[in-house]
Amino acid sequence: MTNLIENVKNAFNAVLNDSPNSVLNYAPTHIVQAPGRVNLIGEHTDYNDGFVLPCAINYQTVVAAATRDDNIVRVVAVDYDNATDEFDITQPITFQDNKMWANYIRGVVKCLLERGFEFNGADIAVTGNVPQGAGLSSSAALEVVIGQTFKELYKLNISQAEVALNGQQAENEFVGCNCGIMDQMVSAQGNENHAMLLDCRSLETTAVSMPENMSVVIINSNKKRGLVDSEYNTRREQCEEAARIFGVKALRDVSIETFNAKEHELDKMVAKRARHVISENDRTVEAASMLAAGDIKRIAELMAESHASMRDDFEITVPEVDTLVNIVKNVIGVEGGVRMTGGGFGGCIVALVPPALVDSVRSAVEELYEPATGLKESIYVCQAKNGAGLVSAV
Ligand code: GAF
Repeated sequence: MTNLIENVKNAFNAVLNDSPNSVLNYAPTHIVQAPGRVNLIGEHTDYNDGFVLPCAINYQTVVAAATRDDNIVRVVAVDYDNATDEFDITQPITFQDNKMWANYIRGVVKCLLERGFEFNGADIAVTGNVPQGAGLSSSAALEVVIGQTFKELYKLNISQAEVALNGQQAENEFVGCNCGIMDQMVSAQGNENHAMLLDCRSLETTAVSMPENMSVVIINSNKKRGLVDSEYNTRREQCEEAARIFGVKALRDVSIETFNAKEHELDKMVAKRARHVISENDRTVEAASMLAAGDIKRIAELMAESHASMRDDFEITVPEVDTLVNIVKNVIGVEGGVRMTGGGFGGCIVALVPPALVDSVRSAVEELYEPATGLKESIYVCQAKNGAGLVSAV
């Protein structure tokens, strides 16, 4: 993270130093971070009021910031060639068609104001190393880090859960993606060396210790994710239709027994979508206790079932991702688990791998994936890290 902090401090000084309250060496008063995440199991369950088991990872979005007393928010985005944005919080905050990155920031500020939080302007420089568009929640990390920044700058009385909810609201209502709450919650509240079992209905979280003898390996298929928003929203609608047919608020309220008894009455497609969500909820709750107990063999089975369910019932995997999963599975056998992670239609797989097998996984993927798919993978060996927070303040 040291490099990220240096870069963001330099950009703050270089680009924002014409501030009315600037001094010769205009420096930020606060450094704030929020991490990306990887989901170990529990996919497309969050918007069905179900359970998820993600962890925050050691790839972060970092902000350098200082307050302003003129109601202006100015932003410099280091990763977009130091592109800037500026808006007045006392005026209507509008969507920027030609500057998508800025909308995550504008949306978060607008939602904080709508929730009644009172604050003045800010100068903000932002950078990060969460891979973008890979399904590791770079958007949620940006939403959360901005909420966290205003919390720290203005000592707002806002809980970490509300920072997360505010970020989700910005994404749903301002950016226009109908995502669930998983990504923002774990980015806001993750715990070092722990995964987070999240009940997406009550927002109750349980920290689940990660086994020390396992590495978290994330492999990006680099298959460009297509139709993500439209397919995501279609899946949501299909799940809501299934819940209506069962006469419940959300699929979380349907047991696998009830589903099996009624399956023949359902449209085939709706039945497949519902079976994924209902069985995935059960797998996620079981995986949390198996993780705590260190029962890797059972976790391996649950992750394999989860992947098959996403491939065959929810139909959100693509051949490149299935290929990666098979390559890794052939190396780790039952000594570790592997599945697609995230929203689907491309993106990443996650594997829990004994450290002694990490090099073999790497070699197998490097040797076999590109010849099979024409794409070059990216591999990240990660640790579970803390959620968003203040890094330093002066
Ligand atoms: C995306 C969404 F943003 C999450 O809310 C979740 O639904 C996930 O896809 C699928 O599990 O990351």
